[in-house]
Amino acid sequence: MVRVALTGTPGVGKTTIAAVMARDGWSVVDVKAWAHREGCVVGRDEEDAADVIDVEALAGRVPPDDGSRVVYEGHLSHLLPVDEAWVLRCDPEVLQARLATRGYPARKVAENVEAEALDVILQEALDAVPLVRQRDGTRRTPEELYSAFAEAASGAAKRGRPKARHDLEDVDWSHRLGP
Ligand code: DAT
Repeated sequence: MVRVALTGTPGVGKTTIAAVMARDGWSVVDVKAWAHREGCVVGRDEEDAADVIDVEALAGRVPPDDGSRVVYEGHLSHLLPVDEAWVLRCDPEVLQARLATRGYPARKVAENVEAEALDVILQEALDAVPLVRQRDGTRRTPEELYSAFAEAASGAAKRGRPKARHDLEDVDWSHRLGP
């Protein structure tokens, strides 16, 4: 395991965990900043207040595996050619409070909260990445959350690389969506 996509709905804690990983020696690539540097930002979605990234173009620029530990951090990172996706999850109620403090428009908060409740990023990652790990960060510190991923990953590496067996901690918030 060398190239990891650290992914999840906006607000789940990706940037925070990436900082913990950097302290543990990982090279961290902030996907959005990298897309800007590579000229792969192709527009602006004003309604969503978000840059539009050409992920396919960016995927073509992922350097070959050189054995170092690289983490691509961002909610599109699982669409890059990586070895593993680490999907961070957060209880939608907690996520709602976090996103509201970010000053996102109410519609954008609601869309992201719904996407988290419906496992949207997890499903995308399962469609795209050979090995997906999922952990719930709602009641873990950033350090605990990183350990929950890293211990599983290094345990698997010691046992020999599994082919395509995902490692998904159970989360189910579908009951939070009202009728
Ligand atoms: P993301 O990069 O996924 O958008 P973030 O790292 O910016 O998310 O975190 C969003 C907010 O949540 C930020 O105020 C820090 C807080 N946070 C992140 N991880 C946390 C954790 N494990 N426990 C409590 N709060 C956390």
